[in-house]
Amino acid sequence: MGLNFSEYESKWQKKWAEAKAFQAETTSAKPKYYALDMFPYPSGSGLHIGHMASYTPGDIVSRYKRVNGFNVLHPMGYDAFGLPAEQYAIQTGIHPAITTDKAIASFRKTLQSFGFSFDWSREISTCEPKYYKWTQFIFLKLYERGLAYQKEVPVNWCPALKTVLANDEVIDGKSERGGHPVIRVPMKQWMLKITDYAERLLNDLDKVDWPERTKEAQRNWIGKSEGARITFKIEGESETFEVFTTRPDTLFGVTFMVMAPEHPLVKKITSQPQHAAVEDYVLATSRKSEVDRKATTDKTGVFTGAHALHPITGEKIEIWIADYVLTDYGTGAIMAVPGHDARDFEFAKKFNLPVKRVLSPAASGGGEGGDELPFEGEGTLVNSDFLNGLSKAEAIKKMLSHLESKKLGIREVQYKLRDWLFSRQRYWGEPFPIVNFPKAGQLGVPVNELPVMLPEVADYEPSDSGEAPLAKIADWVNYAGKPGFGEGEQGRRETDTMPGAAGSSWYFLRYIDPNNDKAPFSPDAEKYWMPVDLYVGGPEHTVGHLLYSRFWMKVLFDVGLVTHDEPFKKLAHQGMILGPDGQKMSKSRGNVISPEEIAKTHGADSIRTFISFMGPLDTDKPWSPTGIDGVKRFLDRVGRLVVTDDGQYVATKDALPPATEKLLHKTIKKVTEDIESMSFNTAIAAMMILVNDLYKAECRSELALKPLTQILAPFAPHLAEELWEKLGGTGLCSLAPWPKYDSTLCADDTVTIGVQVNGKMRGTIELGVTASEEEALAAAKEVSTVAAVLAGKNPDKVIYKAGKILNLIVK
Ligand code: ANZ
Repeated sequence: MGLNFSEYESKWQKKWAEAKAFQAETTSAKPKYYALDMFPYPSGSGLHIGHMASYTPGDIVSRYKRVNGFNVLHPMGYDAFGLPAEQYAIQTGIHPAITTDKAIASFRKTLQSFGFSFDWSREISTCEPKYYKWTQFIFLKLYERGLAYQKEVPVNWCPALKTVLANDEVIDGKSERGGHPVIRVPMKQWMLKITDYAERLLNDLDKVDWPERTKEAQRNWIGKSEGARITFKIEGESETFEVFTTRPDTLFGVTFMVMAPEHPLVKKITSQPQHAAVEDYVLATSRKSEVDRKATTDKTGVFTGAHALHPITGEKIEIWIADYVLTDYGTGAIMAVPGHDARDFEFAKKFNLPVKRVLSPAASGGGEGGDELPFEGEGTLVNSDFLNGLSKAEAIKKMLSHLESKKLGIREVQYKLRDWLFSRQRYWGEPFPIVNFPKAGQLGVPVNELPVMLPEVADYEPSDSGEAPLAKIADWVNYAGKPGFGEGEQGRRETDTMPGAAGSSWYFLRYIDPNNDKAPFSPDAEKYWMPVDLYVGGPEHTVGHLLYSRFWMKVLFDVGLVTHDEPFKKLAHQGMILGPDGQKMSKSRGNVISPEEIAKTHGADSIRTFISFMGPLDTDKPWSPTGIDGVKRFLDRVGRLVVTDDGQYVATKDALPPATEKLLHKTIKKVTEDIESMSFNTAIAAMMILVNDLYKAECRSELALKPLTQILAPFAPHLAEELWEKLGGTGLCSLAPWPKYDSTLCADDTVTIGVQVNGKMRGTIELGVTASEEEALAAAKEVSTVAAVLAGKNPDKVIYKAGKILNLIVK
């Protein structure tokens, strides 16, 4: 019998496990390489093909690094707290721990059947007490530093899920999980002060090797704006109010003021006749989500009847309220400059408010549509007293100095980033290690009492009022104080739980020392293993998990628990695998490809190799049934170079034909470089060319087949092991040193270069790398498309760069 993947795939999985082939060495003289995949949420619906697409790249690199002399850490675990298991518990009464365990067991089995070279001895799950003990420990570090606090805030409340959601969990006004409507209501919540780290989170993006679009998305989310906070007096009132503006240069163009409807002064300053209208508007706004407020194009608002006084001219300016001014950005109030701000302009048009020009397009290089207002381009100040004639940048500077010297305002930096909403009124999450005492106040639980165990409950259903299920368990909630910790008092535990992103914000630090019961991880392990060298996962985590993890890492750095302040040195995103119809896979479309099903007919190696072959790593690619057939045929062809279908060993010890030897070395070089640059599809294409050549040259020599097997191993590790064994390779192929290539054999003898006539590309010629100008010209004349343009004439000028280009000029 020939090779049978359903036999050899499980055979090699067993051998790898027995040999502990992929366990990272705890102490090692080798350089380290930490390859991390975003760990999955263990849902009941199993692993899908997208998971495979996500885990294959990191596995290829891990396998490659391992045989290139690195001590590789390639771990896997489970992001196991969260809503779906809990929703299921509410429906069925089955404890989330039970469904989670079951899902984990199924995930593990599937992952193992794909031959991923994970170090299974380091597996973690965020819902286990021995893990979340340290999540609570890290929370206490944040709490001690004043980075965790409680506050009454307008939150995204999802009535269907009966919980609050973080901004990144709300998409277009709906919950990310389940698509339920989300409204804004004020509630007391735990918050983490990620805003304290805004500047560092922004600046340190320059230190990491991440896709530029991901860095840019984080920069925009952090949203730094430099400007001024300017104070305005209110006519007839003792109180003043402040605005945040990035354009102090336009101060002379202010024609009205706008406060957010929630602004604390609104009630106070509203005049009697405007009372009812203002009240109605405030109520209507409270029903809108932040997303809706930002999205509406039609401007609405109401005049308060009050007036502000211009800080320089003393002019009276109407104060309006409008929902396009957000309460939690800047000061929640703005100076409106309709001449130079589009939103203010729309508002002024709608309510017939004056529009004033204070900037003209610069005399030179103007033309930015400056004749019409609003004009948002660069220009020269006009109608602006002491700023007249200055450029925008000069005017900003001058106005800032003026405001500061007259104590009318100060320079200020604002960030769009909000503090991280860190509590959920749900059951299936980490309990907060916090007790509230009537006299001793709020205290963090002593470390020796960690973990604060998540208790059993009979009823997982949260209440409509937003009270968490844990609040119903009296003997858990009540806490008898002890010496030094609320002595003689009856305290109450916090009953909210942490959000899903708590456990995932530091899990990469637990893998490095997963069984430590004295500390979250040892300092030595951190020094050695961190940062993660390669992190692979979807781009959808850009402003959630990837930002939160960076924040926690920086806090731990400040606490002195880690020596690196960025967790992920290099980040790569894999594209999505779409259905054969080119649409996103979904159950409702019926276009879902099950990895287990395909593995039964094609083997895990075919799936891994096909996923890598479909196209560049980061692009979305449609699944193709004929494509995977083709890849399977390729792997079968590789196998038959060694063993025939009836089981005959047919490899030889023959010397390699010179041309084949050259191609072999070129292929090793290409695959090596392509894995380094994560260009897996081209690596596979190169191996296909080599295999075709071997068949054509009727070459079955072990001299070619052994290295071919090795360079194929990161992609199709089971087949590679099987062939390696047959070819008499030493030890496991997965651990055999990567083949070296001879650069002299890789040099190209001929190159293909372009031929241009008068700067226009007309064709290509293939010639020796050292060919002379005469040879190149002669070859070019043979190309019909070039000959047609030359029309028998000799070129007036020839520019020839050997190996690069031939450029012909004809008059
Ligand atoms: C006057 C002005 C004139 C403005 C002008 C812009 C252009 P970024 O860059 O996003 O930070 N603003 C301030 N607080 C706001 C709030 N709570 N809700 C809505 N808008 C607010 O934008 C800063 C600008 O957004 C500020 O500068 C302010 O309008 C507005 F020609 O002030 B500007």
